[in-house]
Amino acid sequence: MMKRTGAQIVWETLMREGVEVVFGYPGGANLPIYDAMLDYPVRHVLVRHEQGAAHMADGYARASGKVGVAMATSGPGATNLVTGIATAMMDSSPVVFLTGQVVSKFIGYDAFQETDVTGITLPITKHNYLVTRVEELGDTLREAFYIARTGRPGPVLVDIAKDAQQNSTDWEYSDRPIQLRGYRPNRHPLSKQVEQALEMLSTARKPLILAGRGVLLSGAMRELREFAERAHVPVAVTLLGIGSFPASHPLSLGMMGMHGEAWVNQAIQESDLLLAFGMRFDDRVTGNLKTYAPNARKIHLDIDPAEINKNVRVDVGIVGDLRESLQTFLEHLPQMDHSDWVEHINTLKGESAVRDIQYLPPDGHLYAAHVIHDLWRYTGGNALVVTDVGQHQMWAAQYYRHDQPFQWITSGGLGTMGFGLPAAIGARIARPDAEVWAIVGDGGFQMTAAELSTAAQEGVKVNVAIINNGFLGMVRQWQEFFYDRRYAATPMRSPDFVKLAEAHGLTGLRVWRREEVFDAIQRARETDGTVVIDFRVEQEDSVYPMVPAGADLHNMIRRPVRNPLVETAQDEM
Ligand SMILES: Cc1ncc(C[n+]2csc(CCOP(=O)(O)OP(=O)(O)O)c2C)c(N)n1
Repeated sequence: MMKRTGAQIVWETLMREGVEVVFGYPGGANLPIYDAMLDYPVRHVLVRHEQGAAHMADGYARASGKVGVAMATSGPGATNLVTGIATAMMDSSPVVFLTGQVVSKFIGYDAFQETDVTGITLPITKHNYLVTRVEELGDTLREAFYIARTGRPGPVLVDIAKDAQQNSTDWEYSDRPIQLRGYRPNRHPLSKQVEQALEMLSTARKPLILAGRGVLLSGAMRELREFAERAHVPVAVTLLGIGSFPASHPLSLGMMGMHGEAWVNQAIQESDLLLAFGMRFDDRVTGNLKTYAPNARKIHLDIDPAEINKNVRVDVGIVGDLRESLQTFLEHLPQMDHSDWVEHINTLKGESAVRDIQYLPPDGHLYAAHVIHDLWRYTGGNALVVTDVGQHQMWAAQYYRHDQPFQWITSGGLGTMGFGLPAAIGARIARPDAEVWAIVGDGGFQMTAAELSTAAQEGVKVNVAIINNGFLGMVRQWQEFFYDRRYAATPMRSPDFVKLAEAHGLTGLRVWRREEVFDAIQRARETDGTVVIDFRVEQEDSVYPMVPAGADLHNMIRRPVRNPLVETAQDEM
């Protein structure tokens, strides 16, 4: 046994957990941890706001598959993390948050920079801890990492009193397996339920797979593909499930839900069997629950038992690791044929192209769809795309077609504006060889644009595509559709984004016309360091189709057919 301070125990444990980088911001209550950091081989990224640290750690976790780590001091430092913690929670992202807390004897006395951070974050963490005694610190940290990464992943917060960081104790890292009462993740599927599900599938004529982020988190992409091919069942993905099934696969339908493809939502409503894999029937996906997939029996596979029957009543619920569950299925799954159904869905696609801005004759305007489609083509579909939240996010989901997993990072569950830039920085740090594009709106970008300074200081290269429409676009769209075009508080004036980039010592470019898009993308790819491109797009374009909130899934607002179809050929990559 060696005498160690709490601060040393923090770093020793992080090293043993394989942590290479932490994102954070110092202050009085975590200063012992910062001081001890200098003795350990860890990269620290100094952010400009703690929200940035939370999103970077989250982006890092999503891009690497490892646990991300973010640190902040007590009080305002810790509360600045809150949005990022909630974001990680809603999207099941494994992040360990370490916050400093005031000296334990002051807790509860409104000490300087004291807030009850475990109280505040209780509903937005998978689990959280307050550590006041150095003797508890080592085991608590090990548990935090274990809980964050096992079962359904999620954020865990450890609030550490300053004296617990300063005091010493005899300590050694322990390899003992962690046993927690009441926490038993990785449950194996029950064979009886798998049998029942297979029975249902054998009689279904219109089956559909709905693939969510659980496919990616459990690494079940290969199993999903084999399942879909052998059972000959088309696959629709959720916003967070993008990349779980190759977009160019003949059985791939595309995205479902509020801004999903019209034919996908139509197919869901007509289906007689839904196989929901690692998705949670979010309201953005189902629309009106009373009329959701009325003819379909439902089979739900999820690691989290709390998800079964939460939003949608299902006929069979299978709790377990999705990959293991699908493997069990595959042992018994015969080759099937649903050609009639697949062909029927293809006919539903029918007139969609005439409504796609992509195929309309040029009208001299630059549309977001153009920018994103071109980005997809010029990057060969291989970029790691991180988005912010708004219209651009939905256009990115629709027009950047991902064939590979783990190339798509977005705030789905919470819809957090300000997520894009910091998450992209975290993703690039996790995957320094990846070509990272942050697609952001002019509004959300400004929420965390200070992190450009972090990118510059750290020498992190991300390409930032601002889809600049001069509005808080998605809200403007709701005002257009549902509030009689009364644009309250949505027109937004922005600073000169090119100069803003330059003020940070970075490169800024501006694009007004479609002919300039390729050059700008090319220049960004060839330029060292972060590049910001200000794409000035059509101001009042809307995302179609749209299922109004709470409406029936088949009642979509479609893009009006404005122009005759001039060109239907798909662009070659
Ligand atoms: C932190 C936060 N505040 C408010 C919202 C509500 N909201 C959703 S989309 C949106 C507009 C986003 O505008 P912009 O970033 O310019 O992107 P665009 O929709 O124009 O692509 C707003 C305000 C949100 N999602 N997150």
